[in-house]
Amino acid sequence: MAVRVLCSRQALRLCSVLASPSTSSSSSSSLGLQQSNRGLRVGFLGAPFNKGQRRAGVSEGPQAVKDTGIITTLHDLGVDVRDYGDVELDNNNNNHNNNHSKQLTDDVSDSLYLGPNGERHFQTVLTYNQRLSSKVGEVLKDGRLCVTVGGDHSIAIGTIHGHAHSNPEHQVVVLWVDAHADLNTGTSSPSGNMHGMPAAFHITNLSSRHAKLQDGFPQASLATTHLAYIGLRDVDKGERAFLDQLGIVNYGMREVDRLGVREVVARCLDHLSPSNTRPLHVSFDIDALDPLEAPSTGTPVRGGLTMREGLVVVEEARAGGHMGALDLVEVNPHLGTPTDAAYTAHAAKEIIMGALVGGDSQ
Ligand SMILES: [Mn+2]
Repeated sequence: MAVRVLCSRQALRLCSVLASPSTSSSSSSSLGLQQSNRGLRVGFLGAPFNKGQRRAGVSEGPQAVKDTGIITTLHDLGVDVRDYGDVELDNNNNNHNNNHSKQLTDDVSDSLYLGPNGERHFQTVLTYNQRLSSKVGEVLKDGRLCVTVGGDHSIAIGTIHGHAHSNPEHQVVVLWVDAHADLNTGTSSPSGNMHGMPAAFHITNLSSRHAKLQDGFPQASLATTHLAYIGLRDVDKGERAFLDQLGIVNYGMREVDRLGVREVVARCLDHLSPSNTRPLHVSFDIDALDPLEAPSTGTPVRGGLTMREGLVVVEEARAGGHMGALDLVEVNPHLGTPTDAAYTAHAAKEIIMGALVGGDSQ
């Protein structure tokens, strides 16, 4: 059995060497990679937003990831990459919180900022995400794969909204890679932190349970079959009930161990897009990785994906050929030592690189 596995792996490797001259020798690899990535157009967005949770520092995630030199690295690999800068909270247009914006801090507990179901910073989170959604739409309209670096995971309210609504004729589907399901509503959430709610905002079956902005933002776009999870290992009771009742496909770490990550991601992609035609949105929370790989994050849970497993997820998602947008969230350089922070930012870089250019650059 082991011999057969080895043989088939060797055959695969041989095929990939034959198919891609860039991997055949180190001397020609740089030029070959540049050529193979030519035509890939990427837009980089920073989302330095932290009001979806209570720990300071996650708003510095985008800068920490940029400080790894990722944009230059992508450029050197032949990728046409444009930095669209950060999407900031616009206090001038932030009507509800305009008078109070100076008072907003990470530990604010004033009920003034709660949504109708106890969502913390409800208005701020949704107003920010509405801006982010249109910015994501701009990047996609420019014909670029949109990479958004957070910030906390509440920014996926805006990124998925922007992606789904700029592709109304095609059904955008979402692969959610995370230790947590982020599927709470305001009512089911134990904490009221909105970074634990973004997935639920997009599920049409849960839409009526959510309060929204006055103009109806965010409009849900996902049927329950258009979302799949990998990496779960810390799921709230209410979230587990939603997953079970709605039949949302989810592979926790136990399934990753049992089936292998390659099989898990293949099943997810096949479920989301059986004929592999739908635009794919990958929302990757760095806490999907084990804290040994990515220690500087707000809600670490031990027993997570290895770096290699995380890379397989994004490399396989890329190989499908329809990834339109990627989120990389919850890098918090204030947590842990400076070495931890740098290590985590580099883990984020590796995941983004794996999603954009695949394993050849590693
Ligand atoms: Mn998350």
